[in-house]
This record gives sequence, structure tokens and C-alpha cells, in this order.
Amino acid sequence: MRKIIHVDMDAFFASVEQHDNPKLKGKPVIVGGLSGRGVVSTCSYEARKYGIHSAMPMYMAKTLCPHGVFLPVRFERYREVSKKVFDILYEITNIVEPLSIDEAYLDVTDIDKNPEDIAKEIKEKVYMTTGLTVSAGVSYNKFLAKIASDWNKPDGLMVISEDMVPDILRPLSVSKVYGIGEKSSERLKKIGIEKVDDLLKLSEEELTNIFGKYGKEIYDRIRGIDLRPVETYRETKSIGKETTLKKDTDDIDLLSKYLKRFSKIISSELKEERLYCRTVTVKIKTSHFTVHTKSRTLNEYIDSPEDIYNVATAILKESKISQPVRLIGLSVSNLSRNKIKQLSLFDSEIRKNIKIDKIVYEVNKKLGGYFVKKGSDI
Ligand code: TTP
Ligand code: MG
Repeated sequence: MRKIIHVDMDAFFASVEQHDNPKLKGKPVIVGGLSGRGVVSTCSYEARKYGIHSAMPMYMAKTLCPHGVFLPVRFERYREVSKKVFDILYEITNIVEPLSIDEAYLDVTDIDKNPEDIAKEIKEKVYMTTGLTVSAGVSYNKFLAKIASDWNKPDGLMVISEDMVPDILRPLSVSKVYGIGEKSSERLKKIGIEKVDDLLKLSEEELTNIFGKYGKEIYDRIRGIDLRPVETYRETKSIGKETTLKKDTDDIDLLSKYLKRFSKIISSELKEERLYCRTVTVKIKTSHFTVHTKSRTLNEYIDSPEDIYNVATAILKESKISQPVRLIGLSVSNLSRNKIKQLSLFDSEIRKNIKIDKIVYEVNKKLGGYFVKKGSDI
């Protein structure tokens, strides 16, 4: 039997705001887009009493709770806190699947400790490090662990063991079942199915009629069967941005400005995915529609906007553009969850012939820490 933990920060953006400004503690705090057409990102539990929730139009939230504290979103700050939380999770195990900025699964099957104690340890460490509370759910698969973390939010800790299933699921709304979205819930409601208890009465065939090929999965899931593994790596091969310029240009300073902007965006995306990159590629399309791409693979992993930008501008300055530029793009690849350089790229070659390791090293040294993509110089 596996040991899975699901953790989810409580009212994340709003809690960060309350932590950073303690005067806001205990108050209805609503974070989101404050402009006319803005929506609520999240709100504190105090604000939820007024019926406010994520994705609600901001004007509606203001009507429901006129005396609330309305704040804009500070992504950078939330990312910083999120990183601290994930650092704690990665200290426990490498088998972490980030689901969003404030949520993750951990597979702690191979850790020789009671999973409930591990969950307690996470809660304590998160509180000590960030001053914020996180809810945790412990069970033997992802579906049940997530149901458990949601059980007594905020600051919850719940264990769902095999003997509690399916009774614990019976009273839940069908929308809590992974795989049943808003539309399906609506459809089910129309035929009088609102709770998991109602779903349990349907045969596998009936569920297949409703959900197609997912019918069997849902049949199993509501009986506590979910074999999905905790996936540590989502296949992101590269992250990039490009733009067609309003006017063709050969102004290097202007092109550098675009690279600076792209570097910031790419860096944020890397940080959000907790990834580092080692290859930076600049793409240029000239006014004659010829496309040039030039890459540089670094000796170490980077994720900061400054580092990405420095490599990108170095590439740009080296590429002697003879025609005005029509499109400029920047992308990063060779992604990894670990900052520490892994030998994976050359691993097999090293195993085959240890000498190659030395050549790589020398080439790196010669190029001042850089070497050309795909080891083409080797
Ligand atoms: P959630 O974990 O869904 O919500 P939450 O942490 O605010 O509250 P809960 O205690 O119920 O977990 O989302 C995490 C953050 O993601 C949330 O603080 C703000 C952001 N978010 C949005 O910006 N828009 C949305 O629609 C949702 C659902 C979340
Ligand atoms: Mg949350």
C-alpha cells in the first residue's frame, strides 16, 4: 500500500498578505484584479463567510462585503513564499508533484516513518518558516489524499485509511471526484445524482454510458481505487517567447530590450515550474524571412532573469545580423528540477569513454564556462 500526502496552503495569496501586514489578520481580505473587470484570485476565510470565492467578479465581492480589504495580486511575493514551502517538501523526498503554486503531492512510501508524522512535520516546518498554515491529507492514493487535505481546512490534517472507504466518500458532492468537472456535475444533477452515494448505486456500464472511456476510472475512484503515480516531472522540454516587431529593426539596443522582457517572463515560468535551464536559444527572423537560431549551453543551471538575459544578449551580439530583424524570440531548454549539474547529458559517453569528460571540461574552460550546444565542438 502506498503512502501519499497532499498538501495545500490555506487561502494562499490572502494568507501571505495577512502575514506581511499583521493588521489584516482576522479581517476579510480579498486579493485579485481591482480594475473594473477584475476577478477574485482568492480571499481569506473571514471573507468566505460572505460568500466570496475565487473567480468571482470583483464588483460582486465588493457588493457582498463592502468593508473588506481589497488588495492587488503580488505574484513575485507569493512565488517567493511558495519556493520556501517547496524547499521543505523536497527536503523530505524528491518524489514531489507540484500541482500549482500552493499545492503538491508527495509519495512517502519508501520513508520509514508514519506518514501522519511526516505530514505533521511538514505543517510545523511550513509554519515556522513562513508563518502560514497548510492543510495536509494522508492516504494510500492521490484522490483520497486530496479529499483528506480538503476535509477540515484551514490548518487541517486528516488521514483516510482503507477501512474508511467508501463511507467517507458517500456524502461528498460528485464535483469532488477527480474527473468529474463542472459540466458533468450539472448533467448528473439533472438526472438526480448529486452525491457520491448516488454514483455508488450505478453499475460500471451505466457510468461508462455517462462518462465514456472514463466511466471505469470513476467507478473505481469512488471505491477508493486510484493508481495514478505521483509524477515528479512534467514534460516541459522548453519555455520560450517570441514576437514579431511592429517595424523591422537592426537596433541592437531595442532588440536587447525585448530579450530583457522575455528573460523576465521565462524566468517566472521556470520558477513557477521549479525548473532550471542550461541552454539558451535566440531566434531571429530577418526582413527576408530567413530564420537564424543560435544556442548556448551553459556549464551550470540557471533560472534568474539576469542570467538568462546575459547569455541571450551575448548570443545576440555575436550573431552578426546583416538584415533588419522582423521577429525576435528567446527560449530555454535542457530543463531540470535540480540546480546541481547532473552528468546526464554526457553520462553515457562518460561511461563509454572517460576521456570525453576531460574534453568537455577543457572546452568549457576555453569558452569561459560555456560550451556549444550538443557538444558539437567535441
Ligand atoms: P487554492 O489552493 O485553490 O485556494 P487558496 O489557497 O486560496 O484557498 P484554500 O484554503 O481553499 O486552498 O489556490 C491557490 C492560490 O491560487 C490562491 O491563493 C490564489 C490562486 N488562485 C487564483 O488566482 N485563481 C483561482 O481561480 C484559484 C482557484 C486560485
Ligand atoms: Mg490552497
